[in-house]
Amino acid sequence: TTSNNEKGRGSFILLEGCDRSGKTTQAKLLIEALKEKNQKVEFARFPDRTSEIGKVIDQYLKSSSNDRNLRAVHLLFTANRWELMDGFVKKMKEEGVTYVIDRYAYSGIAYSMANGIDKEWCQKMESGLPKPDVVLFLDLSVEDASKRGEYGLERYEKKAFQQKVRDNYHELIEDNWKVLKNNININVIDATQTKEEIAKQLLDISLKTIEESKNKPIQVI
Ligand code: DGP
Ligand code: NA
Ligand code: NA
Repeated sequence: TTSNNEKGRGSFILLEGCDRSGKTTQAKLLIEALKEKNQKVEFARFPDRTSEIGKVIDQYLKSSSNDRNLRAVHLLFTANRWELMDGFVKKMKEEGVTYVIDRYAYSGIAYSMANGIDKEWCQKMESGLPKPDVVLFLDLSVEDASKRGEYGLERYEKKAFQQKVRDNYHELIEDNWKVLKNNININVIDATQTKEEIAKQLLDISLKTIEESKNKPIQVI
């Protein structure tokens, strides 16, 4: 069997997008809406800054010094994903919990490519991680994102960098992340829509995903 839970396993629903694309807001709305539909659901985000590795990542994001090896930095983010996913997968399988996760391997690839690291290397480091059942990519131009208010002060929150990240996401979507195993079920969501319109779209896709994946094994990327 794929699950120790008679109702089937929970899903891995992933939100991706540039900074200020509305991911965090939509993740919270989605969690509330799924709870109203009596789904067991939890929120998580990457990087998770609370673990030992996460604390190092947090310091890195807040600092402006450029003395770190960029591949070593990437491996910290990757390690943060590896260290936490086992526990999430266990809860998906054993307790039927659905996880709504804010950022994952695709952020890793798009952001580290923007730092000049080659795509294939980035993708290799993510290979073998649990695969999301669906990716909801909130797509917003950098121009529109920057109109939503000032970017924060962390190292990647600058227009020129965000433009690179957005281009990378689009490149990855176009080749369907094909260096990774198995096609990714990805939905590009127009993030210029109203909050309510986006929330409804995300809820519809998520409910469908939960239904369709409950008796299927969790794959890897
Ligand atoms: P936030 O999502 O606001 O907590 O910010 C986290 C930042 O870290 C955001 O700018 C995206 C970036 N990020 C996430 N994952 C990775 C990764 O694997 N590699 C790199 N270089 N940056 C990442
Ligand atoms: Na950020
Ligand atoms: Na965010």
